[in-house]
Amino acid sequence: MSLTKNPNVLKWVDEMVALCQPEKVVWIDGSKEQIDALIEEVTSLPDDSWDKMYKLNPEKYPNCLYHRTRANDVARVEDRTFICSKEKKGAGPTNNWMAPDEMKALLTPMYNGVMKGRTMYVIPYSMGPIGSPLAKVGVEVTDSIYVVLNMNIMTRMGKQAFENLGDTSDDFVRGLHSKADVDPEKRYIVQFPEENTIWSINSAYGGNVLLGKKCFALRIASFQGKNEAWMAEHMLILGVKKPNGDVKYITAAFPSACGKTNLAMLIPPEGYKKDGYEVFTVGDDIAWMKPGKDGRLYAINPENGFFGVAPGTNAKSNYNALACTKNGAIFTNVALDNSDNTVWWEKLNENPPKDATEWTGIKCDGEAWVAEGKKLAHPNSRFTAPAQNCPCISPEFNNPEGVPISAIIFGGRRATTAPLVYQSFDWTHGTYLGSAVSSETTAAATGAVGVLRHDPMAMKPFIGYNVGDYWAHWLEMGARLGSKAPKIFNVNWFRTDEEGNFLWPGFGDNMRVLDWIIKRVEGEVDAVETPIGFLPKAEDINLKGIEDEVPASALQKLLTVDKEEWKKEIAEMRRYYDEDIKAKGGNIPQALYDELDMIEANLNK
Ligand code: GTP
Ligand code: SPV
Ligand code: MN
Repeated sequence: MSLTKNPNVLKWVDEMVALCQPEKVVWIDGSKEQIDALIEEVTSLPDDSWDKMYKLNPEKYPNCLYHRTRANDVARVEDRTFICSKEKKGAGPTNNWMAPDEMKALLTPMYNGVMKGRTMYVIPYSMGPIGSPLAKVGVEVTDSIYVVLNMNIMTRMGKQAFENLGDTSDDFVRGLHSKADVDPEKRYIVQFPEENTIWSINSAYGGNVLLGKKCFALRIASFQGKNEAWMAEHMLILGVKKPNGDVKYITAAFPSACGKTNLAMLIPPEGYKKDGYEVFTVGDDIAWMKPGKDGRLYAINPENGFFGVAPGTNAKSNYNALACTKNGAIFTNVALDNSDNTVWWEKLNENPPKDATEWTGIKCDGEAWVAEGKKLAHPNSRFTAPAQNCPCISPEFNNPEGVPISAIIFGGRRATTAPLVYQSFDWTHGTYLGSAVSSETTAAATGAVGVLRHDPMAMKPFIGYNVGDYWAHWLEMGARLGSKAPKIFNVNWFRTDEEGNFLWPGFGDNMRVLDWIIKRVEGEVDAVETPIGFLPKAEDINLKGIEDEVPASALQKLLTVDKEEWKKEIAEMRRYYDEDIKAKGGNIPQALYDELDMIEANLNK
């Protein structure tokens, strides 16, 4: 039975049913009975079924499920992701493009009858708290129970979303997904921004199929934000509560698998805890931001859960994330400890399970496997966990108005050049800093790992339109916010010494950098003006308790701006703007070229 009278929804679902020809259509109302029945169904499937999920040890991991995707389907596929705007120029130089009609002609035969003999699930969901002025509704049709169960964690799913949409509105994002074929050459992740439509086929990996996440909340939403004067960004949102009770909210954009979840949930070092500092998580991956009535920029997290990188997560590195996974979570492509039917991944602890199943399904001696230098969990294995499980979830998590943002941080994985932290001269320079983010690639997308690439605003794979227009939109938002705009910073936790060891301990100790950022926002501390921005004075980074780990010489390296390195950096940025963006159809705002000229002149002084 359909859950809405909205004719726009009904008409579109009818079209999708006619195209995919499922035997049965199930509307997902989000009730516990319905979810429980789907869990029973999906865990009863035969082992070789593509949707198969397993229940984990109910004492240690109550209500938790385990799943493996195909070995060729474990990450986002940027080379098979398309922005199908009407004009090629609309997609711009950072996206693959095909004309909408051409793409539909290519994909329609693949969807034709693809669900014959099987069930189509119709998932209504809200991105953002139900009723929030910043929230938006989506409907995803899929043939995957795994998708339904993940969407149940990651979004506000079920009939409440239709109630929010109302009986007449046409303002919802249409998402079509089928995991029909395992052939990676037939995999397509396609956004039609002008039609609020997403078509995803032949993948079952999170970022490709949980269509509310990257496809909607970043690619489609960034385009909507451009047209409606708001911003959709690949950013965590956190609150730092100071000893006086005041909470400062900060967003941070780091590329995939570069530390957003970790920063969002950080536990302050002992000294800070003793002084009364606390950190609260609002979001770990996506921020939707809009000027509020008081003229400040407000952010909501459109998601309702975390789809986090498992490897590296442990009680020391991220206690809060680990706690999130202890009830009602889904684990994908991690390893199993068969002795007690629990999960394991690299660095969860130092004891790989003896009786293990590694992430592709091979039963093995986990100790021997690891001793051979092989990984038990895929490097991009993930947990899906309800936000409400998070011990440090913000009391404002469901606030429909969002939280006011004081600072925006950009960052990337840079072994060299980029200092630990610096502040932009102003919003325009901050926008330049965002455009200049580059980072070593990670396992979050298919392709080589560890290669330095440009990833503007950590949004390269997610900007749903022309990157030049996206930068112009950033400048316009800054002009609109004026003196109330958040201050913009850049950080780098990943600078290494000659032996390749990280110079900065990172994780909880990143609080020390947040501390400086907040002091800058509040005008409590001076800074050193350098050619690239304002850097901390060494004495203003609090190293109490880590003096041995970070000796003065290391801090000095972390806060160095090497002019020769930076001249190369600027030359590369000019090449990037000219050759990769402008020559390929991106209109770079003159204000950004002016920033480049300004920094270059500073360096040549
Ligand atoms: P997506 O979910 O892909 O968008 O990634 P994310 O930005 O949320 O990344 P996440 O926080 O999951 O971090 C991924 C990797 O970065 C893990 O291997 C972490 O151990 C590592 N990492 C996170 N924070 C730090 C840090 O401060 N220092 C160092 N050295 N590594 C870090
Ligand atoms: C990312 O790759 O940035 C993620 C994971 O957050 S996914 O949802 O797969 O895109
Ligand atoms: Mn992400």
